[in-house]
Amino acid sequence: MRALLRKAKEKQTDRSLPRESPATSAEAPSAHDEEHHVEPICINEEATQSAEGGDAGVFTAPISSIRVVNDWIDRNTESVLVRNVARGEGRAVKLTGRSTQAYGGTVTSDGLADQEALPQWLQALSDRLVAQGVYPPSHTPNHVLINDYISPESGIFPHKDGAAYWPRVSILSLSSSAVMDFHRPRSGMSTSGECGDRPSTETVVCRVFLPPRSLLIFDGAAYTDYLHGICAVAADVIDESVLNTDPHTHGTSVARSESGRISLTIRHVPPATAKAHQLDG
Ligand SMILES: O=C(O)CCC(=O)C(=O)O
Repeated sequence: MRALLRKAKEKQTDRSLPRESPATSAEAPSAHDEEHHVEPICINEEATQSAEGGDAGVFTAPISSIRVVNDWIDRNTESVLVRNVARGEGRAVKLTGRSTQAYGGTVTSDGLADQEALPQWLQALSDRLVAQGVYPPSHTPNHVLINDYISPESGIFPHKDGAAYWPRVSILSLSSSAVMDFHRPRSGMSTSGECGDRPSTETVVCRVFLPPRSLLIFDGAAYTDYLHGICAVAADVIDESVLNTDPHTHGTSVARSESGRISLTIRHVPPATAKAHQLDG
């Protein structure tokens, strides 16, 4: 993970993400109606540079494979992304406390089926993650799951993302902060997909604070051995179990935004045929 940080610092030269408005974009219109109206995004390189300026944000205990980059995007980009998510409402699937939008194709146990190109505003995030060395070009993120939480009191039960994905995940937080809990599995707890089990503080091994505009990256044991989830609470209590917080904030709580948080979970899913081929080999 530290190597990733070093590489991210080295890769700060490409400032050429598209800035043009949809009206002047040279790109051909996409097949999806909502993409005719989405705004291209530009990631704030200066914010990224300062966020990548040191090893702060890489946690070595108790799980070493978790990292949070604060201010990975700027406020303007956040607003554009939030508007683009709102425009995708037509494809949203309603779940308890949140709705989801999936881009890139259908994730099956064999890998990615019905693959579709990411819209430009999500492809720009994927490209940036590759340019920063978070993903190798061979595993460029090709799938984005958007979780649009209805209210501050909405969360997601502890779960593992599962074997269909390449085992590194990046989660961009928009509009609100939240604390993500990493749980050790216990018997009876489902370990994939939606979990019907109540989150239990007994199983939490560590927590991370996710401010709006931050990027969470995890892989390794955090991906394969632990579950991650977000409690359905209006305010997150900060204490020493929250890895990326200063001791002087312990004992305080941070209210989530009334409008609810949006997260973009950005991953690489091997195509179904390639995965079947890999398993054969
Ligand atoms: O909203 C989040 O940050 C969690 C998203 C998540 O765990 C997932 O998409 O699998």
